[in-house]
Amino acid sequence: MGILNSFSLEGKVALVTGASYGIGFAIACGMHDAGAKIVFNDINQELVDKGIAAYKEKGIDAKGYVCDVTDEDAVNALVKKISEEVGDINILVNNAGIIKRIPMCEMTAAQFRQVVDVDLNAPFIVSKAVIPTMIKNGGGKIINICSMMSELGRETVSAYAAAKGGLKMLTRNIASEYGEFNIQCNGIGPGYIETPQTAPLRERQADGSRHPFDAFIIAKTPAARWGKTDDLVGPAVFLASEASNFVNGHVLYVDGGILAYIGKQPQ
Ligand code: NAP
Ligand code: GCO
Repeated sequence: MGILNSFSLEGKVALVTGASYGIGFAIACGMHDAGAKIVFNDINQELVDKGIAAYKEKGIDAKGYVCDVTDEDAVNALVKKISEEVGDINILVNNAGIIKRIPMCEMTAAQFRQVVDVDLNAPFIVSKAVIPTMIKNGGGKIINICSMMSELGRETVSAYAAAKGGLKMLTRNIASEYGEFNIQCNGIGPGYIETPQTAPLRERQADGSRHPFDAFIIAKTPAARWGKTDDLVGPAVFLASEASNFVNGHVLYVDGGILAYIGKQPQ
């Protein structure tokens, strides 16, 4: 196989969760360009319709379903339906996620559990639903969307950091447990990416200046900019393709260098 062909996703079915916009949408579009059939889900019909229209605008005939990824019965039914209507899932991207920015001592246990439920329990539920068929079909690819918070902490994101740190370890465990069945499970750790999730951190101040967090991120990132969703596409296609067949249990940080950098010295 030629080297470029090893990146092809021709004939593969890819399920990207929570992919009607943002990072999941960009990854799904990239996987379509590489040849995959795209299936996505989202939490309600309005988002799914919005997603289908956005894919259509790009010339992509994506199949969208309503499914809450924290609901195990609904996820099992979704995976069965996709097999019947599109084909067995070869590539799973666990992208759906939520964040709550609340100081830890003000956060309720219910709020903490809700974040862990979507960001950690759901990737377990969806992975568990696809792995048996991947084994039957001789292999598969699972990509978990991790975070800077899989490695770092910061004020107000205790639940998110706990969940994304756990997701890194779930990634390693799936690789450990199912690697012998030719399943590669890897993570992508996006840096700070321009999406609605991070919009509150980038809001302009009343005087037009940058939000302090925005300025902080630019200073913390050697690339000196926020990431774009398209920055994640190449890494995602690589991890979904045969080019990465011996890469397993790894988290690929796509962060413009944040994790490599100690930060600017004070002037
Ligand atoms: P996002 O706002 O985090 O949302 C992703 C999608 O998941 C949304 O459509 C969301 O619906 C959906 N979703 C939430 N709960 C769900 C559930 N229970 N079942 C099904 N779908 C559900 O978008 P994003 O910023 O593109 O983030 C995508 C992923 O990347 C997330 O896992 C996030 O944590 C991670 N990430 C983001 C950044 C960043 O800088 N943006 C950096 C690192 C990692 P709603 O719109 O209704 O919530
Ligand atoms: C935050 C952000 C982050 C990012 C991302 C970083 O409040 O610090 O929302 O958590 O979204 O996950 O990789």
